[in-house]
Amino acid sequence: MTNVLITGAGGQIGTELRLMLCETYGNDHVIASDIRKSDTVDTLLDVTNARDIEHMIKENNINTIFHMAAVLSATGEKQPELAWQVNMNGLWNVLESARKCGVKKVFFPSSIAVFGPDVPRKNCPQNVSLHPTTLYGINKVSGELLSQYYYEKYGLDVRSIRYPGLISYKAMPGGGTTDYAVEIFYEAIKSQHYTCFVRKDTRLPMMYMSDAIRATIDIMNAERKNLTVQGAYNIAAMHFSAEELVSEIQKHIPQFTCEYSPDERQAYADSWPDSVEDSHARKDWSWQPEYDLAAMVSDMITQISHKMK
Ligand code: AKB
Repeated sequence: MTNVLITGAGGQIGTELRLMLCETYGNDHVIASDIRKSDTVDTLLDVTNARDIEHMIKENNINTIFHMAAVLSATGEKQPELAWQVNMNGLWNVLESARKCGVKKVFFPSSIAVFGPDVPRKNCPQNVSLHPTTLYGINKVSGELLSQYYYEKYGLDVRSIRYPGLISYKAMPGGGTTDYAVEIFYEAIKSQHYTCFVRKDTRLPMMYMSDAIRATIDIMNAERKNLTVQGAYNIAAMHFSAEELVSEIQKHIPQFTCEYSPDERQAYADSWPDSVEDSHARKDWSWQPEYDLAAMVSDMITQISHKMK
């Protein structure tokens, strides 16, 4: 019997992950926790409180944890102490509670933010030196290493993916650099105009949420012996510049216009690669994306237009 705990279940990924996990294991076997109450959250849990995590695991016989609670890149630069507390102490608490309580598997979300400006911009390889310049990126590199340490020292089966920017319509992202790629759809549909906080030539790796959820489930279901990457897997689906995203949206909403007013988030975006290489994920656990730019834009416009009616 799989009994799952999700932390950060009210967030952009957690919201959709919960739906998929409930479908797979049944509502009674999934505890969706977050620091804030919302429709997608069953119970309050602050990941900076180790005792509460342990209690939650024991009370519900949890054997699998998806630890999605995190402070993203832009908020992390504004509130570094909070980022450290949630991203580092939160992960420590989850791994330590999991180890003590005999949890079988933990998922830790890493990010393209682990890369710094010194990596190849195009098709950034799996194995490169990691010198991130954002605190969030530093947290994610440390998180990858800590997860690996728990696996090697204690045999705790921690699995991880380096998510690209994620695009979705069920829940809004919050506090990230790649948020423009979601906000733009709401403004395109509502007011046919968007002021984008990165330059038009800013190109980043991106992915539609349904692909990201499938990747998360697939890596957790993979045979451990097939996982050759210690740490977190690169996964890729699409990459585009802000200007290319605008052009694709204009195919559906011709009157849509966009102006560019870069703010401090431009520097975070500039420190990340344009695209990543994901052959390890494709080979080890058959990773394959379904959505490209055109399919993602078309679905986002359909879904958000429907939601806004
Ligand atoms: C962010 O922009 O901070 C996140 C990420 C790339 O991990 N979406």
